[in-house]
Amino acid sequence: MQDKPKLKFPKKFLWGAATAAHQVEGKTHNQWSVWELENAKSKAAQAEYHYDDVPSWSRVKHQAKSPTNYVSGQAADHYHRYEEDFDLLQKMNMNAFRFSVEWSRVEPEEGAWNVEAVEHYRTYARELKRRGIEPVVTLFHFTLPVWFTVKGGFEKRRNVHHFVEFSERIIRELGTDIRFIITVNEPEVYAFESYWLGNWPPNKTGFYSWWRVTNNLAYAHKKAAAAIHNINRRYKVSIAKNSCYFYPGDDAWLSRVSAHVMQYFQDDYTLRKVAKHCDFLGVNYYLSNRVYGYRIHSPEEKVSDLGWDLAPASIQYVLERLHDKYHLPMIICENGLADGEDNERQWWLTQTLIGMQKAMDGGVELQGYLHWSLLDNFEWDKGKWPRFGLVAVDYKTQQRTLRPSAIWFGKIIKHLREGN
Ligand code: IFM
Repeated sequence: MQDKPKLKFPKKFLWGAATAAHQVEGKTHNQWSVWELENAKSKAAQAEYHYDDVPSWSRVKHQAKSPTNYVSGQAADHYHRYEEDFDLLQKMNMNAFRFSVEWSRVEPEEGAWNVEAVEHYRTYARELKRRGIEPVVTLFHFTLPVWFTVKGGFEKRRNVHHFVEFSERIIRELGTDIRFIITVNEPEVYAFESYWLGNWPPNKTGFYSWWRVTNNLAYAHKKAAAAIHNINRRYKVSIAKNSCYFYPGDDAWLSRVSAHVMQYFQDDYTLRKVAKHCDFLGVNYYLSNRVYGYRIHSPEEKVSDLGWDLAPASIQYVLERLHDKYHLPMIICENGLADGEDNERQWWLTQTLIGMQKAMDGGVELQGYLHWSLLDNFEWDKGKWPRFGLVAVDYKTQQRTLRPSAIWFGKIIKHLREGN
């Protein structure tokens, strides 16, 4: 490998994995679960049209053409099996874990607080702490109580106070077992998929809806962060920003300008509004995009099961750019790939660690790395066939198996933690 730096991470570095409630817990009732039941059949019928060109198609087509793939249902039953899953974190020598609190469980009807659900999350966070695992909690990871979406969800600014009240209340309940908080996961992805492309509920496709949701999510972060800091200034609050790296494929003026504009809308439109209200920056990195003229045409030397171009080393440029612009410490809150056969995950992780180290050597303050994902999970409109887990889940038996790359990564983490 060319130009390989010596890996040396800070003593308190957070090494872990990430999940989100709806994708792993099972049996949730929110705007997504309702939408899944209405759309599963048509999703299954369209699967071949959408995915027959991905390299994994022959392997996944049976699952992808089945309507049950598009219903989260029991998912990985993490709600009941979380202790078993925490054992797996420990097997991989991890000291951090990102999860989300499912608002629709905690407040299933407006103003009605579900005491059992709250107790569940308190026990859950306490159990992580007991094991020496730092919890990183997300408050909005794409799912919402149905009553909130009936009111218009984040399209209406007057609804934001409901989210702020939920945030404040659940953080008070979780108390001092929590320190790191992500208010909103990937605001731009949620707004784009749900209100521009219309792929996700509520399937809207208007500029104004997209624009309002994007701005209201930034506002929601600001308000929630203020409410949380008001409880205690020790809380470290951020959004999780999905950041691509856009770069021109040639020297043409149009390619350079387009890459710049795309990067601005990917990162800066939202970050310019929220960065001042963040204690650190949560960064999710999956993709780089090469731009020719005004089109993206990535090299596709290696692609994931979803057909995403794999450029793990470019995480270095993402981190450096965000550091230069926003001067905040960063935690990688998601990073990974759909790789059911586990062919590329170890290579991906190796390249990522090198990219992180180079960024740190260049002055980036990086505090943690949380791999997406701990478990195979429900990948939104694509359902259960994409396999992002360090841990493979057999959805029929709920059996968990550490993939070979996970066993390898666990050894690397041990080595890196002992090296300090
Ligand atoms: O599964 C998602 C996650 O919910 C948000 N970030 C990207 C992941 C992979 O697509």
